[in-house]
Amino acid sequence: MAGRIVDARVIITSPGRNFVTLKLITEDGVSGVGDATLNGRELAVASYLTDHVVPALIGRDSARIEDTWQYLYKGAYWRRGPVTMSAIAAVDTALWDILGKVAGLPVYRLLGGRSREGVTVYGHANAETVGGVLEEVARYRDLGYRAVRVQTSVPGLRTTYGVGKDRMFYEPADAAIASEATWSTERYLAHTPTVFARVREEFGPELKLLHDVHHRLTPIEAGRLGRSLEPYALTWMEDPVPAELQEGFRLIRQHTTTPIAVGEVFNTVWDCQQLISEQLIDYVRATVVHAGGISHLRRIFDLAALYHVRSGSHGATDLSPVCMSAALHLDISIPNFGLQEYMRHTEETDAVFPHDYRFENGYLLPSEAPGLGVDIDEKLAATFPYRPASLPVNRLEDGTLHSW
Ligand code: KDG
Ligand code: MG
Repeated sequence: MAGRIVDARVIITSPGRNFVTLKLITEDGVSGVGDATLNGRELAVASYLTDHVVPALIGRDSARIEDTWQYLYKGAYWRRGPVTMSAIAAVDTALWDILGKVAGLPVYRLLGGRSREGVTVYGHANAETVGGVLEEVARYRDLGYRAVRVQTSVPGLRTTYGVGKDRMFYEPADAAIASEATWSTERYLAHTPTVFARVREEFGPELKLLHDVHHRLTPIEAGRLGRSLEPYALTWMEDPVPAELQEGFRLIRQHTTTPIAVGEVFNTVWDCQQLISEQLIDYVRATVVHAGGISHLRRIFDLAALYHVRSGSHGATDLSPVCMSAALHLDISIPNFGLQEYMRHTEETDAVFPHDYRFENGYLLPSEAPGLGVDIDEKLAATFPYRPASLPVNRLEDGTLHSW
């Protein structure tokens, strides 16, 4: 018996960066955790949970995962949106964790078991210069990574989003109030193919290479970038344009065979229904915390499987080890897994969220413990108070507000 939910705690902590975590406890003393972190808007989700969701959870049967999901989604009246869907995700993830513990099985066994031996992950090679990024790619290759995302600064620009100061832990939320950077599409389009020419020359054809455009182009510019990168056979070009206009991807598709990955900001299947069913993308990057939890993300991946679209879940440092643990259970079990992003967390974060997924030979391996195999050390978490931090915005060189 899983039992009724008797306690629900919303824990905010900042071991290097902010995280919001929901912990549910049942009458039988079984606990489950769910990630609720929404980078730069953490307190909105914390309030949504504390003020609106927690009172409705107390007394509910923890085994009714689907029914609780539907109750929170339909019962809010205001469907979708990142705040709502992150809050629902936290509840859903925690309930799967509880179910696994009660069943005595790791969650992936409840999802149908293994479909592969390990979850192929990609790391982030980023540096100011081409020479610097070659060293970073070599570092990841030597660590055993089979796939690497490559980002460099754009010559002539003071800062470039996606190129962090730290090498293994990249943190884009850099100021309490969103900072402003400058962007030049012309400089970027001229520079990026020269970077990949050097990387391919140095590392040969086998290493999977990826690049994140961070939503900064128009469809026709993205078509041009994709075409100019074709000789370097990228695994994907990510977020080439903002994705609110799903039909806009038709134009990109008409101009390039470079595969496209989109979806780290998606929160429901409706955000990618057209992208998937028209086969306008190759990888969908939605993840557990922002897309309604394990239950809803599995629906997105099932739709994607019908249209040759594979998973490529977001896994930056703002997704906590709780989210990563949950993602790995899904990744190992679904038929259409593609790649999983893996940016390592800092030691402080790992200490606050004890977990036993592990990196081996380019793969992450999910926990074999009952449930998700991750927890939160609440005492330690309390020693890291919340600090406001926002993601930056970009302006074009003439001052026009641009996308990221
Ligand atoms: O919170 C936003 C970051 O996670 C995001 O900018 C990182 O684009 C990103 C990525 O692909 O990891
Ligand atoms: Mg991205």
